[in-house]
Amino acid sequence: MFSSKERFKENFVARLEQREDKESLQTVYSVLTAMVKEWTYDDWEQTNQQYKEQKRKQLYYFSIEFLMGRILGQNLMNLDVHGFVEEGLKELGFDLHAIEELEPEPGLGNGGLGRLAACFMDSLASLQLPGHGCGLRYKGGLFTQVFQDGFQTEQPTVWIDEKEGWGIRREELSLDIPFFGSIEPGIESNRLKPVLKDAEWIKAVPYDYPIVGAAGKTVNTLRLWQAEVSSRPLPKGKPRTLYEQETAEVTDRLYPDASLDAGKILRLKQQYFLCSASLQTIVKNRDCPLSDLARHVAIQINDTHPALAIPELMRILMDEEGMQWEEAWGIVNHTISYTNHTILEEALEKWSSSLLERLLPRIYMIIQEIDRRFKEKTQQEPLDEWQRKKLAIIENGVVHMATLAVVGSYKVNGVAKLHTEILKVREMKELNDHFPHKFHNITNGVAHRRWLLKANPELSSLITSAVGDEWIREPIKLHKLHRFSKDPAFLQDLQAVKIAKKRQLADYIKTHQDIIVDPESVFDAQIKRIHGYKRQLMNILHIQMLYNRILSDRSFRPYPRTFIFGGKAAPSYRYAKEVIKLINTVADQVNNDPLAKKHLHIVFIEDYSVSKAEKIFPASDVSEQISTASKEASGTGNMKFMMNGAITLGTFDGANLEIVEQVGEDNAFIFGLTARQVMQFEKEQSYYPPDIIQHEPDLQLVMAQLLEGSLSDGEGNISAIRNQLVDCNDPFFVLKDIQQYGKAHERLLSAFENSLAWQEMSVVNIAQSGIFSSDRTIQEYSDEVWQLGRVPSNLL
Ligand code: OX2
Repeated sequence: MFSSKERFKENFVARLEQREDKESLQTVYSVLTAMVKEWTYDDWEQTNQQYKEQKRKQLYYFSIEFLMGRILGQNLMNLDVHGFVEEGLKELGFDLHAIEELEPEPGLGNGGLGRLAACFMDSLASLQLPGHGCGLRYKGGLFTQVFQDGFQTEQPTVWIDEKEGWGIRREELSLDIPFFGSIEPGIESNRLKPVLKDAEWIKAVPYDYPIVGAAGKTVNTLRLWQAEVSSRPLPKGKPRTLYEQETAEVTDRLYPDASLDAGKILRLKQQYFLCSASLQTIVKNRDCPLSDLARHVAIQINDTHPALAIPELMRILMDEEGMQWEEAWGIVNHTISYTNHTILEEALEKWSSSLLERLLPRIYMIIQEIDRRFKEKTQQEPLDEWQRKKLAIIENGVVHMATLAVVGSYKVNGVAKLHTEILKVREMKELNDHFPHKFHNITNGVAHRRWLLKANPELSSLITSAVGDEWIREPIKLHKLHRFSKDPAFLQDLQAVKIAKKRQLADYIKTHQDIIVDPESVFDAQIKRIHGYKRQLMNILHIQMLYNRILSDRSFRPYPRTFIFGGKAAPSYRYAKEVIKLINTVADQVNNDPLAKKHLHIVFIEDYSVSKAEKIFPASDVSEQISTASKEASGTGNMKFMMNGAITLGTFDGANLEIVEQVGEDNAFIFGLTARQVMQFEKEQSYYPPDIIQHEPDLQLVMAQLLEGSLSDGEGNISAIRNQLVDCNDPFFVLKDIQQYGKAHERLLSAFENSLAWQEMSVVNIAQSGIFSSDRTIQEYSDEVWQLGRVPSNLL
């Protein structure tokens, strides 16, 4: 590693000279990546060595998704060389930005859950904590979204680049994982040992990725497993070609929606493959007696997707290591902890007992035994039938993974205060009553290094010039910005930064989507997965109402706004796909209407991804967080917007509440039903949308336009939207909240017109955002759950 721009340039030029195609940006990318890898790998080895010698407790974060985003730029940043590498390259005639864009983006996640895992990796390494990721090396990341006639179409994305990629194949650490077969009793060293016969084995090959901490020296590991054909014999009657095809499928692609239980055998295979390969490796490589495992290893399961870790660790401890049930259970129950990310019924994983039993016979036996013992324990408790049902792991031929996860973990956390409260008093009330000390809250956070420092260098330098650079290591120090909230010069500079970021985004939109937007207009963004509860529908219907009013009311000439959407719909989720088409249709109409386009523009950024998010957050004035209260567990986009000075327009849902707690209601625009009200309506089934529409002519008009088809250019079928709004009585309360939403928009718009006051709100948001750094989140996990010790980099 070098310490100056000049040394870097020398080294870089020398390497470039040896390449053939010196002029091409691709070659520059390749040379730069190779250099960064070398610097990283030295520290990586040292970190591993240090962990081994010091026998520190290690954390393993099990997640079916890691939405890392591009790695090169982030590593340069964390190695603290981004500045001079950028300058050095510039002097040599290369643009680092353009080089970074050449990196194929690993999209190994769907949304918040996967991105959270990535932020956690960054914070663990940056806080110099021994924590590693365990996941899957899907060949295809999340699909590429392409609009055709305004409809979403999906194309496969391959992100793996064997030559330049960051991963190292660790062939020597491969192991075989069994599926199917049957269990027969056996005897080994005088003890009973269940034997699996006629199984089908799949080889798990680890690829290790370095996770560079901001301090530069700590480099942790993200281990992603790839499925390959095993050399073991196939069970009788299994055709080889079929086996090869099924094996390739296991890590072929990411499931395109974490919240819809696709109920497929493949998903279950992926889950077990991840858990078994990771756990076998952890147990084998431990540096302590098995009985001490819980003191040396912590395993966090990211939602229930890796919940099979519980029976799998039991299997390893009992069947392979010869432990008795009680001792094994004690270890599992002090090693594994679980994070719940949702209360949406359809996202709570359930597997059919028969499927589990067929695919994983021994694991199913263990789950049955866990269930039997737990039922025995709760038998004495005075519970009614409903309560007993809520405590059952296996019930009516169905395995409830969340219940298994709670019973098998020593700590269970929700991801925002409101969400945890709902878990405790409603969704998991019975479990919480039984295990009163298990449940607790740890509010999510985001890596401020990626979402502020890296995504918004302009704002970062402004902050640093005002309050120094301590905030980079200690984001809570952003507090110091309060001193500038009334300083006109600072507020003007802040506004100038925002305009600069808006221009950059406007250029991007012009180049990629051929739409011209006005950087002086309000940039109002809703970027997240498309889902009923996130209510993109309410947003677009409100825009249509504004459009109608512009056409019908000559005195209504509102301040210009650019509405930005971004997000993908699960390919099988009809409703969400109809919403995408609807947004694109309204966008076409509005953007091409000579009168309306002076006031409104709508842009749907195609193929939303981490790298696109990095362009949108810094350029937004308004952060749309409008989910039906009680449905969004936390949200993390809300925090990224806040850090970049955008003002929240949202409901009292998820972490929005905590954002408002930080900034005060004067510095956010909050509207709509509360979680309590929503739950009350749901309980009483007393919400009836026609009652509302009846009294609101503008809503009546927009509903008529929607239902009669004039909003959908004749082609866009809206039967799923109709079904929700009309037949299902609007389960996400779109029509109930839309008028209050409109009022909140009005308040917001008049606030925007006083630009200094707006910038003041913006400063308050940035100043209060430090608490939403994932460094704080990880420190809480470490203190309350994992008990990790810091390994200072000066030791490395
Ligand atoms: C998401 C939640 O929907 C979101 O509210 C939360 O911020 C994020 O996880 C990180 O905690 N799949 N995605 C989520 O939950 C599930 C299940």
